[in-house]
Amino acid sequence: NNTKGIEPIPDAIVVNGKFSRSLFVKTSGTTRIRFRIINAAAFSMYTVSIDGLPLHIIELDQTPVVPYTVSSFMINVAQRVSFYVNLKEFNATYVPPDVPPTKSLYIRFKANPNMYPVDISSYIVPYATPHLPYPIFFNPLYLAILSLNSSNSLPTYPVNSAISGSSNPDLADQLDANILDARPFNQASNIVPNATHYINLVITFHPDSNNITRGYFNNVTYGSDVINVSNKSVSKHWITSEKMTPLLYQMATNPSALSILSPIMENNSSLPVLQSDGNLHYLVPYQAVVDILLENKDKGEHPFHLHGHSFWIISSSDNPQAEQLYSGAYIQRDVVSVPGSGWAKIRFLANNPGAWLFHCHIEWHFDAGLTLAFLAGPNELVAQGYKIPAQQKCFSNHTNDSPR
Ligand SMILES: [Cu+2]
Repeated sequence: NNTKGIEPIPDAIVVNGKFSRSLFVKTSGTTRIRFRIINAAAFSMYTVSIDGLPLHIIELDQTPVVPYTVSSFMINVAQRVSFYVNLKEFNATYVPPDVPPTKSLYIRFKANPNMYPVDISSYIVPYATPHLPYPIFFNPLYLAILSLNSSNSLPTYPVNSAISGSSNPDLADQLDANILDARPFNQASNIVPNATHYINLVITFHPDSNNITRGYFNNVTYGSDVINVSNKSVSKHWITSEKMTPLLYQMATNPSALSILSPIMENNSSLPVLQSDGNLHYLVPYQAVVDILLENKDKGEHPFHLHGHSFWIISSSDNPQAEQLYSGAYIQRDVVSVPGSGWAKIRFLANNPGAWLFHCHIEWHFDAGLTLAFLAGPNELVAQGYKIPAQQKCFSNHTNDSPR
């Protein structure tokens, strides 16, 4: 009866196992502190800031970047961002003159309240009871405390005394979740090859024939070959999404008979276009350089993650000028945040033979089928000595082929 695809509403934000206002980060007498932020949430995207301190971003998804200074940045699900702060750069005007000197600062993780499918200001989590410290209302603002001395005291200034960054007019909030204006630190080794192949992926959500909302790439939802039995091919070598039969096993069993066309030129394409079996299994030639244009027809922002590779982010609807501005020196990440009703363009080099998922990392959307698989270099996979692990051979009863 969930025809609109309503995602579960989180009941709390937790950082390092602690609820809001209970996580204390000690400075221990140092002035420069590195923070590694991993967004391990199922659904929520955050804006991160520390009151009165500039954030010097130095790493994005394991790619070192030239220090890039902001007052706050956004981090979508599965993205990683490292930054450092220098306590000597604290802007003392952040603390109002009428409060005692503060011995601590708030570290803020602010979820965007508009991304939830209900009005969270009045939403009560269904199974919560008034039993502290467990929250009943979902509060989109999480506060950790950066302790400037050994005491665990809360900041002396009110939480809403200033909007972070407003007292640092030189610094801007980073509103592009991909942070494309940060530059790769190892510029010399970051050589971006020209694209040899292309694929356009249009992202939508709509109810299927059973009135269950699914996520779609180019009007196909992942797993539909399993869900809809009538779609199942009788072909012996057809790739199946069936969970008991790993894609890697299927590739290694019949590397040259996957029943997927090689890339072909299509109308209006200037490069050969990747082909699929109709069930979101795409064949990728070994060493292909694939440009992917992600067109998001949904109004929500979606974080797409590719297994087995980092990709270059060329540009997005948040930063369309990046393609020209940073030509040949694009930033490498392994999660791209595709803006709501927007687009992103990425490029990957298929130098890692295997079966690699590409999917929205919002868990509910992954589960709803917003997933595809790149079957990259099947013959090279076997030629490079890939052996089917013994524990996967037990799956062979689920295929028509016996393992070699
Ligand atoms: Cu999503």
